Amino acid sequence: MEKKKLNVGIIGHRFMGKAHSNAWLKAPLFFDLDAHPILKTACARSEDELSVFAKTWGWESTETDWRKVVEDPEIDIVDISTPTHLHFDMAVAAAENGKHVFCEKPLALSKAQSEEMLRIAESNKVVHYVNHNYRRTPAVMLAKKMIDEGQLGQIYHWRGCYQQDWIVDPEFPLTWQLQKEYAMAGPHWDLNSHSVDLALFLVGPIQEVSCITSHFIKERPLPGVGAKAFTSGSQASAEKGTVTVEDASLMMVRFTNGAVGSFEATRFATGRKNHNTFEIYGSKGSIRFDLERMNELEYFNREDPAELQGFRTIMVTESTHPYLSHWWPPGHIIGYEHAFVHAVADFITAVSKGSSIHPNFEDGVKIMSVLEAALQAAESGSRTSVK
Ligand code: SOE
Repeated sequence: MEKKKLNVGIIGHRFMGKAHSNAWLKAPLFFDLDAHPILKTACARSEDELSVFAKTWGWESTETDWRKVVEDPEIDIVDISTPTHLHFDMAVAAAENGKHVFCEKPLALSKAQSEEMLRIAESNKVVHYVNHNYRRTPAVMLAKKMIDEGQLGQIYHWRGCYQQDWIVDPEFPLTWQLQKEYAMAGPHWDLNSHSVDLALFLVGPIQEVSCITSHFIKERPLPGVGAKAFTSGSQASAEKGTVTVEDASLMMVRFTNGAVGSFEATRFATGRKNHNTFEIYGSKGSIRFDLERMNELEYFNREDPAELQGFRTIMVTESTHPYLSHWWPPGHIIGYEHAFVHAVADFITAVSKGSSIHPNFEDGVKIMSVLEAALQAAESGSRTSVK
């Protein structure tokens, strides 16, 4: 029997547009899905870049006005792969038009925006998802299984550290990620949103935060054409502009279950490219994950015989490991793009079954709440100077 087709409209054609297009194409090839995604319409402002993007990835048509995509009766799913400040308007309009929404992270610029997005998505009964993709790396899913099965015992510590270095060069231009009106904050929003999602997923709710932030470089050249994240040597103009977000954030939290946590988020960790790591320490054992070694999970089991105790490295590539049965034999590792394929596969399943998927906009509200509280703490928190 022919599978139901789900027509996808994507808004955004750069890094995330590319990663998402790959996932919409690959998911039905590697997962036996109840419905088949069709790459229907690609939307971006620049006609030239858009036509190259659509032809490369096989999007059937193109549109430069995103409202036409969300109002198109042919479209079933809207994929929002745009900068953060556009998420609210696009997700609300898509949900109001009955479209299922696959939205990039961070969900929004504020808790209030994310609450309104959740309210409208729920009232229009659409599937809503925010792409904190790292949850769907198999090693993170294995960590979740181990914790849920009590293999770490009571959790005492979360230690998250998300470090990049693509703006250490003072000549890197003032792209949208460095401007509050488009990004809300710097790595505290862009990177800590990932780490907070993982902490909420693996450890549980957060009840209290404190935070300090730092601004290392206050002025940067205005961006020239084509300036974008990670692209060193991006064209920059002679004129300068003010950086209006933090360059680094150090946050501490108390979880409702009594555990405590620390979060580092920075784009000035020279030498670290996408160093998204976390450690979780419990009464029966501990784990450590490093995205740059994403097929591995380090594990210490306090119940091993004393003479055999030590952190061991689990190769998370067995067919019994989460998602791996869809890919290659043991040891034939997978990469960054696979978590996007897992997210698309699970999203299509949720749409087909009329079920929900996590992290969704409700999870997004929780993440925004923690990040926003931390920024308030950073702005008003009392700190005692060391005499
Ligand atoms: C830039 O910091 C960025 O592209 C983030 O926006 C992504 O969420 C992260 O996965 C990689 O780095």
